[in-house]
Amino acid sequence: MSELLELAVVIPTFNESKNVPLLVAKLDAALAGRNWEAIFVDDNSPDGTADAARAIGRRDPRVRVIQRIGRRGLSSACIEGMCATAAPVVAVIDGDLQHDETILPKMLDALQADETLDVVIGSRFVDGGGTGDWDSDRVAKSAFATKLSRQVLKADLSDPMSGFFMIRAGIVRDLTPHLNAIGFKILLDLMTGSPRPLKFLELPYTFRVRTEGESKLDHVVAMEYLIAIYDRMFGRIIPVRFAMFSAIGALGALVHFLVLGPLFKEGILSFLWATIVATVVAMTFNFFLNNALTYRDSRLKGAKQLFDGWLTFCLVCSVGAVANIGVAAFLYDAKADTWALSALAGIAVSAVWNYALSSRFTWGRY
Ligand SMILES: Nc1nc2c(ncn2[C@@H]2O[C@H](COP(=O)(O)OP(=O)(O)O)[C@@H](O)[C@H]2O)c(=O)[nH]1
Ligand SMILES: [Mg+2]
Repeated sequence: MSELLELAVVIPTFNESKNVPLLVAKLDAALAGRNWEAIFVDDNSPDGTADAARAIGRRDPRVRVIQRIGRRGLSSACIEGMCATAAPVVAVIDGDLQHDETILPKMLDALQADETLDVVIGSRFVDGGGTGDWDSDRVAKSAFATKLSRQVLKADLSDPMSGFFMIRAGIVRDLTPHLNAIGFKILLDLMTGSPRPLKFLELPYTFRVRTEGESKLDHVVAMEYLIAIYDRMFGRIIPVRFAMFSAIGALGALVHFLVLGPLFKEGILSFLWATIVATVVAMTFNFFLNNALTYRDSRLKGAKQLFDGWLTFCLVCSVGAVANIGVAAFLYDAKADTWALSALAGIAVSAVWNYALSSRFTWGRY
């Protein structure tokens, strides 16, 4: 066996306590004769996954744990794990036994035999691979996600959604500052974040059926995937957060009209009061939507945080509204009839204002 540490296996986990001992036993068997360590990166799972891993680590120092408090996210967990080892090569494997650990030695051999090779990817879609028990719906969704990824990925990968791969640790450390770390697809992030095309090899495996715990792939994860793709395509021109903030702002305008219309038309309130009510409703709607989506990663929680956030958001947006009117009125030229352009300019100025200030004062980002 090599005297030096050869490989770190990074295992992102959320509520996988029952799978932890099974996976360690499988790694131990698969990697017999190799010098390896396993790093569980657990986002403080309520089911005690981190404790389960530590219990093994006390007996077997090859097993380590990073327990993250107050944070969630598969990609960022993988990145942290990959940066927390002295091993020259790192692998990422799911903690739910769905990935086939028996190909790890083959992956390591390939990287050790060819210095020019950067990454070895476990693929379900090359000859000899498979997706196990997936129904046609999940196969279709995965195919769609793969197709989308082609928009940002120049390399011809058969399984860019694979969460099972092995890569040189130095490459990850170099790329980390350029990764967007949103959501699920860390491999895609690494491949598209690299300034030079990474040389890759694909090895087949069959996706196993999950027997313990449950999948965390949900609609939010799907949305984060779309955001990550957008970010790689247009993020430099219009940052993804600003795009989301503006889209939510447009929805807020719709809410404004939906509230204002009936209140005023039915004669319930005067136009001034109907406008004030509609504005407060729209701002509240925007605040909660931005809190849940745009600023998901620094979401405000609890009555006090939410109230303070709501108040600063309303203050910022009120100033934004005044700026909107001011700019539009200033630019409006009656002779040239520039009403639409003036209105657009006003909206643009207030959108940037609202975004910049609420991001700082409401969600505390710098
Ligand atoms: N640290 C961490 N791990 C996660 C998170 N979400 C999922 N995982 C782990 O990532 C792996 C793959 O997730 P899974 O839900 O099985 O995805 P699926 O196989 O695509 O359905 C599993 O080991 C999960 O426990 C997360 O937010 N943080
Ligand atoms: Mg899984």
